[in-house]
Amino acid sequence: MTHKAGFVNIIGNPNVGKSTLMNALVGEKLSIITPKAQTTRHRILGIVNEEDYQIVFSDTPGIIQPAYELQASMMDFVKSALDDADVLIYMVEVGEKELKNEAFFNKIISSKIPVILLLNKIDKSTQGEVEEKVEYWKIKVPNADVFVISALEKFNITAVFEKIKELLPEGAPFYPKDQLTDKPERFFVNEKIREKILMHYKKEIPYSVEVETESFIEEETIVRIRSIIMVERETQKGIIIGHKGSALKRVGAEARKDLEQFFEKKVFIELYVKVNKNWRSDKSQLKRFGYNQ
Ligand code: GDP
Ligand code: K
Ligand code: MG
Repeated sequence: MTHKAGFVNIIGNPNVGKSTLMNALVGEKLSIITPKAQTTRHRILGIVNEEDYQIVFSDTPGIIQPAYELQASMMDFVKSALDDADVLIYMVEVGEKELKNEAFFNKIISSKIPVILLLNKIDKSTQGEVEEKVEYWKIKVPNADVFVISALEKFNITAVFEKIKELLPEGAPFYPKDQLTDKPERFFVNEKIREKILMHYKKEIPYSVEVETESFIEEETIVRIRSIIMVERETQKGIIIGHKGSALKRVGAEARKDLEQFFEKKVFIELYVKVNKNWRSDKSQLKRFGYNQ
C-alpha cells in the first residue's frame, strides 16, 4: 500500500476564515475564531491521520505589515509556512474588492508549490457575484485549483479535502499516527482564555494581552488550571478585572465551559492579572511566550 503525507498550509489576509477552515478540515476546535483580526498569533498544526495518508495542516496568522516585534514574529510564522508547504491553500473572501499584498501573493503563485485558491464566505454573497469572482480568479491564477466554499457552514469542504488528498505527495508520516497537533495542552488553555478576552474587551486590550498557564494538573476526573493574563499597563489590568472582578469572572466561566468540552473533563480555572510592561516589543519576553521560530 502506498502512503501519502504532506504539509498543507493555510494562508491569507486577516479574518478571511483560515482558522474556521482548519477546524472544519481537522474536525476539532484547535484554533480560536473571533471576528477580530490577529486572533491567530501562532502557526498551529492540525493533523489528520488515516491508514494510507497523513495530512499536516497549518493554520497561520493573517498576512500583515508588522508594526511591532510580536507582529514581526507572527509574519515569520507565515513565511515559514511558505517554506515547507507541499500544498498551499490561499484563502480570500468572495466579497474582497481587491487583493492586498500583491507582491506576497505573486511570490506564492510563482512558486512551484501547488496552490488551492479558496473563495470563502459564499453564504454572504449572491450567485452572480460568486460567478463573477470565480471567473476573475481563474484568469488571475490559471495554475490554481479554485473552489468556492463556506467554512462556517461547511459547504464544499469535502471537495477541497479530496483535492488535497490528490495533491499530497507519497511519503512516510511526519508524526506518530495518533498525534493531533504539535502544541501542548497549556497552549490550548492560553488560546481559549485569549479568545474570551478578544470577544469581551475593546480597542487595544485584546492586542495587549498574553496568557501564560503556570500550572496544569490533570487528575482522573478534573483538570486544575492556573493562568496569568499579562497586560502592558496598570490601567489595562483594572479593565480586565472589571467592577468587583465581574469581567474577569466572566472570562473564567466561559473559558472553563469550552475547556470542559475540549478535555472532556471537569475543569477548574484560577485567573490572575499581571502587568508586564511592553512585552509585545521585547524579544526575550516573546521568546518565552513561544513566538520565536
Ligand atoms: P482568520 O482570521 O482568517 O483565521 O478567520 P476566522 O476563522 O477567525 O474567522 C473570522 C470571522 O469570519 C469569524 O467571525 C468567523 O465566524 C467568520 N467566518 C469564517 N468563515 C465564514 C464563512 O464561511 N461565512 C461567514 N459568513 N463567516 C465566516
Ligand atoms: K479572526
Ligand atoms: Mg485565524
